[in-house]
Amino acid sequence: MDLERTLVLVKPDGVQRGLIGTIINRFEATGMKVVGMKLMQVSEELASRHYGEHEGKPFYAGLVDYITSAPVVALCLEGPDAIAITRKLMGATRPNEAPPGTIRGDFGVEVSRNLVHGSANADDAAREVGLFFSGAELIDYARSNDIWIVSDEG
Ligand code: DAT
Ligand code: MG
Repeated sequence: MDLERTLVLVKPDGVQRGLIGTIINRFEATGMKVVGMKLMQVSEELASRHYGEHEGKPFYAGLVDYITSAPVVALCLEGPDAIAITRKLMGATRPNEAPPGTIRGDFGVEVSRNLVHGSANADDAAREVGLFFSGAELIDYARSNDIWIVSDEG
């Protein structure tokens, strides 16, 4: 069992539609721990660093416009397999391929308004958490119920 940290963004459509709490609740309810969280405006520079892998693709300009169009909520989530669990809760990139019960399946209809970001793998997670959070903004803390979420045995 690997304790992982991952970056989640409630994208501008999620914030504008009043779905911040609903979306965070899906992640929080699993037992994953929120170790960083803030409302922020993404700059063009941050957007281009975050989405660097998509530069040159036809949807890139629209993607940068979207993510910088209004505030996002950035979260760093921690837990065993946090990266894969987060991706599972999000659902497929295209809402029409995301099953019911996933965030994109339940609340989205279009790929360019898909509500949520989650890091795809361990390298991306480390890079993206570092882009959105300073060390001081990530807080190590214990919860009294942690033993009921993560056992010693793994
Ligand atoms: P994901 O967000 O599921 O990791 P991704 O990394 O492939 O997906 O793409 C990043 C975002 O770019 C995605 O959330 C929405 C947008 N996007 C991807 N493919 C697209 C496409 N064909 N048309 C429009 N937007 C797209
Ligand atoms: Mg991605």
